[in-house]
Amino acid sequence: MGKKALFIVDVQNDFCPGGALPVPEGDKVVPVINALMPHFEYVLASKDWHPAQSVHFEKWPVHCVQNSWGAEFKEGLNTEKITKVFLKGTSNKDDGYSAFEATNENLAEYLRKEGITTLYITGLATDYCVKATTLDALKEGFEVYVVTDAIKAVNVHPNDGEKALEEMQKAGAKLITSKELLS
Ligand code: VGL
Ligand code: ZN
Repeated sequence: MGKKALFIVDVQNDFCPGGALPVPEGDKVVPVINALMPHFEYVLASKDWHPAQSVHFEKWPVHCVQNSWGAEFKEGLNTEKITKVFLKGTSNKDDGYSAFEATNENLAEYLRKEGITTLYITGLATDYCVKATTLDALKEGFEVYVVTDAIKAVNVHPNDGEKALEEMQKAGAKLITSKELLS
C-alpha cells in the first residue's frame, strides 16, 4: 500500500496577519496543522520563495522574498516536524504557484521515490497555491485530500475560496476535516 504525507503549503509570515500579503485568518491554520503532524511519518512543506524582483510582483505586493522574515515559516508552526521543504516561485519570470514547480527538489520525483501515493493538503492560500498544488498533484496521479479547516483563502473576490474548493473537487480531490482525519 502507498504511503501518505501531510503537505503544508506556504504557511509563512507574509501570508499571515502582520505580513505583506496577509490571508484573512491565515494564522488560524497553524494549531490545526500542528495537531495533524504527529499522525504522519512524512510532513512536507512548501515555501513561496521569490527573488527580490519578479513579474509576480506586478500582481501582488512584494512578499516572501528569499531569506527575508516574511518568507520564514509562521511563528508557532512546529517546524521541527517538517521533514522536507520545497521552494517554489523562484523564477522572476512566472508566478510558480504550485509546489510541483519547486526548483530545489522535484516534488513528484521525491514522492514517487519515497512510495508516497496520498497527500493531505493544508496551508495557504486555498485559491492560489493550495489549488495549484492540488490540481498538479491530481494530474501527476496522486490521491489528494484537502483538509478544509486547515486552509484559508485570499478571497480577492468574496467567493474565490469556495470556487477553488469546487474546482479541486471536480478535478478529483476529496475534502476532509482534521477531526475526521484524526478519528
Ligand atoms: C500565494 C499569492 C501570491 C499563495 C503566493 O501561496 O497562495 N498567493 N503568491
Ligand atoms: Zn507569491
